[in-house]
Amino acid sequence: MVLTHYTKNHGEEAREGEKLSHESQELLLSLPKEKGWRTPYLYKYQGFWCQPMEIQATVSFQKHFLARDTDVVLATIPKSGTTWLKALAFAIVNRKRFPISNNHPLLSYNPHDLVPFFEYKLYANEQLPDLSNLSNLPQPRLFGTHVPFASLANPINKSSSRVVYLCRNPFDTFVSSWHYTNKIIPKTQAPMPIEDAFEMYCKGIVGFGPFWDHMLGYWKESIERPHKVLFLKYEDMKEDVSFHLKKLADFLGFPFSLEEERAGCVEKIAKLCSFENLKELEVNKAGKSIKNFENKNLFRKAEVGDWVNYLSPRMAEQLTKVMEEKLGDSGLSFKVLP
Ligand code: PAP
Repeated sequence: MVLTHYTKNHGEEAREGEKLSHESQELLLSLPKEKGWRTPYLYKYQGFWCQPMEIQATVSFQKHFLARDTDVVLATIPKSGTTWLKALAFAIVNRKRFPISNNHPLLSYNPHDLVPFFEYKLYANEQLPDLSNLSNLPQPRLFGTHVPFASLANPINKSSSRVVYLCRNPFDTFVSSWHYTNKIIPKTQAPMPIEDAFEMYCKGIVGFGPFWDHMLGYWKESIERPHKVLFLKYEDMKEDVSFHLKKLADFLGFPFSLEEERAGCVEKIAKLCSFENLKELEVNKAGKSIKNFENKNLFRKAEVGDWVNYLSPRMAEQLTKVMEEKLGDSGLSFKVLP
């Protein structure tokens, strides 16, 4: 009886022709739930708030993914610079195969096409991904994910694969998430008021949140095992992209040679992957790379401190308190203004 009622609700949730398996439906019945930002509910799976399809995909990934020592996982909480990190990592590790030129794949493909997400692409459907395909990906294989470290750990820790985490200050991440949500919700749905979204965010109820647990999971791991997890901050990268590009290349095992540096290779990659360049490309103006979502919504302002245009002083104070309380003496702090 309960399951029938539940399944009916979930018919509405499983959008874009996606289906939840019976097993996933059973799992969801056992999980705490809260009203979602754009789906009826978010469910708490392994400590994190996710949409039903994301949980199904994460379970599948955890069961089936076989990591290789050379794999690289690019991890973020949504709206922290995922698209940028994917572009940079792709350009760095493939620069011998794809020198920076007018034919570079990043000029005709969105970074999400070149670096697939575990949960939105490879394990997004009930069927397993074509494993022969997965094993044929060029080395090192690059993957993207929003899954928190603890939930990633089992497959990933079985190998010497590396993880790069890009973190962004919660003020701008919140504003970016709120804008994005209102861009992609169906036209028939009323826009989400910023006050409602903000209250949920401060309670930790946001995709893959609470944001503090997501950040701290990777932060702690990066301190304990710096060879395994590289922790980067969006604001630092905006300030000095070349420095962080070199740091990323070193960590990934693809350091720039002196000749490359002299030839301006670092700056060329930075320019290729810049917001200004990617935003203007046809594929990023008109394409759809993740499910049915338009690429153009991934490129808004890319500024540090844009939150001041949206959050009232009271909201800023509230979020500051949440951060102080939750991040505590972890050592993780952010630049929130340019
Ligand atoms: P995702 O997690 O859904 O893939 P993600 O790429 O992390 O999205 O976030 C989009 C944000 O990154 C947008 O921020 P904004 O809303 O504050 O503007 C987007 O503008 C920004 N962004 C996209 N590409 C780049 C880039 N090449 N450099 C810097 N920021 C970028």
